Amino acid sequence: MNLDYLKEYDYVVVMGHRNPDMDSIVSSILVRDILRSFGVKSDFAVIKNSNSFDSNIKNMNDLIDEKPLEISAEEIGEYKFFLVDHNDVNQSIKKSNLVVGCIDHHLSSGKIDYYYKDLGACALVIYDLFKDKYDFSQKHKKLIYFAFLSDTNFGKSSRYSISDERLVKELGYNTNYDNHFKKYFKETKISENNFKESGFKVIDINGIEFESSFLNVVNKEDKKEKYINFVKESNCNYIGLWYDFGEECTFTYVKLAGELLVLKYDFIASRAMDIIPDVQKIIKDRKMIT
Ligand SMILES: [Mn+2]
Repeated sequence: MNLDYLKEYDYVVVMGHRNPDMDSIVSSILVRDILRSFGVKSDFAVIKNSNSFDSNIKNMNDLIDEKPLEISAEEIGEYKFFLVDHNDVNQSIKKSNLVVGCIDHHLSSGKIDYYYKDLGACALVIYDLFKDKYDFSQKHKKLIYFAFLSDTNFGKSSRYSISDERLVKELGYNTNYDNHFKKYFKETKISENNFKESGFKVIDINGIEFESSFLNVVNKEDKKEKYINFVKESNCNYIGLWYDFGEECTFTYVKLAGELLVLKYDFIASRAMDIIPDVQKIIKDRKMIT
């Protein structure tokens, strides 16, 4: 990927999705630094009041020692944006005409053109794309490694692949993640606010809009009913994921046209690569395509 065409812009803002997670923030920092390295003025940013999240990494705030620029919804039109870790403008700036570039590891929303690669974290895609052209620092590499650990749930996600493993080795890290899981994995605190905000995304599946959140828990069976009720009572279509890291399985609660469906996976299932395609199949079978 050649980013030379971006030299025509005075200033480019790099942005991840709403409720940015580790991968969105790290990917933003990487692209900002790459742009700066060839003379494009750039900052990474979040949309004001949309940066609350509950990371699955304990030391996230120690790792990321700088603050993003905050852009209010009213100011969005004043900037050009390079999007990372999402390709659906509804998950951030809403307007596709402001996008000058995008790198992502999620399947296409059909809204903008972007560079896609099927890797466990967007930060790994950026590393793989630019490793021959840009000199990533040790600090960058550590951030990339933690973005990878976060997005693949320490290699436990079904999304984790041999290509990820190869890149982790290239970065100079060990590919046994058990110690990191023990040391850095953070459970999602069970609260109404986290039911709403943890991993929150608005997802468009064949023209049908879903809200979605996920919780990472260890042996919280007694609390599961509360989350199921939250999904049931949602007043829109909903995809709620209950990741149980004790049993290493995924309970998926789908509210679709007022009905609650339960999908169970006996592994840590990827929202992007397992669950959304399965919900898409259900929608197709029911001939609900709009
Ligand atoms: Mn990601």
